[in-house]
Amino acid sequence: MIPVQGVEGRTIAVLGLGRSGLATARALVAGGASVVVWDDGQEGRDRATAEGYDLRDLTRANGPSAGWTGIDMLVVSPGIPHLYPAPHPVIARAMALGLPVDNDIGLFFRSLATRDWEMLDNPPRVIAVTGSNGKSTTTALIHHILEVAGRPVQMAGNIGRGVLDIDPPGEGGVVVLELSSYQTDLARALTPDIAVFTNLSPDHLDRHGGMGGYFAAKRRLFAEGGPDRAVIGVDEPEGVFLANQTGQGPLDDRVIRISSGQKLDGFGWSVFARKGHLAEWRKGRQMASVDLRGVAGLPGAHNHQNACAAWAATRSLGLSPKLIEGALHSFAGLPHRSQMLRDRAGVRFINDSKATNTDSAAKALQAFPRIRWIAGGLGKEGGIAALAPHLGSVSKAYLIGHSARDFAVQMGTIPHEICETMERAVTRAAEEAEAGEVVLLAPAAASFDQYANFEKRGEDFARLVAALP
Ligand code: UMA
Repeated sequence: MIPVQGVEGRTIAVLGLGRSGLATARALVAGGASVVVWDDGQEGRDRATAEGYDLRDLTRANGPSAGWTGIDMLVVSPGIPHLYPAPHPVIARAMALGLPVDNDIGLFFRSLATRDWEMLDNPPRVIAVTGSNGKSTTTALIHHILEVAGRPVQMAGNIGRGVLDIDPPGEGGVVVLELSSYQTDLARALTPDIAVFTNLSPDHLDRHGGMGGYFAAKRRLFAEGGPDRAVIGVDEPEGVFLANQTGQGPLDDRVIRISSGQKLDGFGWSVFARKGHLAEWRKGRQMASVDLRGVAGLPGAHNHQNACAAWAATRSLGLSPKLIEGALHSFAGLPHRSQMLRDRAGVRFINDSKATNTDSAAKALQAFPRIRWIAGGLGKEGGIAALAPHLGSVSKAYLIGHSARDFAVQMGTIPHEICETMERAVTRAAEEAEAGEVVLLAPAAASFDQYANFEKRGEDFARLVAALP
């Protein structure tokens, strides 16, 4: 755990008691603070009571400061809105009282460095990864490459572990953080050594008051801290703008531009993937080239972009191209993200349950040439209309869940079958698939009509695939 610095003798309120909230409460106590906690849900309150925290219902406080007496700061969990669509009433009250509102990310950055770092030859470094898609894979890939390199490395953040939960890093240590827009929007300190922006497409717009607010939240990672090195995906106008704003000119190699598809050979430093090959260029010279087509854990152009981002971040730390190339090959991929489950008589089964929207489903559909596609669930606005240009590789679709019939209408002349359940879809796809084809779960829909979350949906798919004779 990272004890929070600068809170000794202070009283801090913590709102939200999930993964990040509880880790925060522990780290605040370790830093010498008194902590009062609140969660709108009974389960969260029960978790806190079990750990002996002082519950205070800050939502019931009347008058300008009742219930808030003595509280110096409010720390909130990322899932709780602080501005849009409307501030949570507890956050609104804290702001009205003029109290600092922060999150675990802000506390982390202000608490990481300690006095004994002065004694280290190679002090710890933080790599922070943000972007709309590919954050988790890029984060896990950077972590994997550094592990292969023998560096002491820890991974936390949006990927599932509260940032204050990690051990204090020591000599040569690296911390790799996945940061969501929820997290970067509110943090009062954001000072990674290396910041990575993978790409941008609409997501979480209700929490950011639209696309501009969403991009502004992600940009803070580059604007606030001034990282030593900025790895920026330039396949969207926002990335081009960010790279332009961050660097002093095209040859400034503190910015590493990355792309999936564009040749970027006119910059100080760039890494790009084209036609399945990754290339690294520095000041007009090619430094490395890698064939990504045989890298099983990273199929498709979207994963090649993740490989470019991880390549750039780890090259910034001085790792050699040869070592990184070897590590790309041993990367197993993340569960539910283009995860290869089984090769059954030449038919590969791929779990991309995380593809909950058309944007990420499009990327999965472009990764394979002949697909038996399992899709459906709780469809989003517009259904799968946006996928029309990407359905050329689909031999047949097996549609499940609430949106199966709506999706069927939008499939047009492409063969499809309404299966309703995952079990039937897996059985039918396995019966009909021919060697060389891929059975791909990439639902383009949320899971909540049939499952608790996308992980449970992916696990069900994996279980059914494993059970096939
Ligand atoms: N709560 C309230 N009031 C509210 C809303 C929530 O009290 O109005 C309480 C809930 O009852 C619950 C707690 O807050 O007890 C949950 O807080 P949370 O939703 O912030 O979740 P955590 O468990 O703390 O997990 C958070 C991230 N969750 C979100 O951003 C929604 C996790 O990212 C992250 O892994 C974890 O911190 C550790 O850093 C998950 C996520 O869904 C994977 N992220 C979004 C995404 O990837 O799209 C951004």
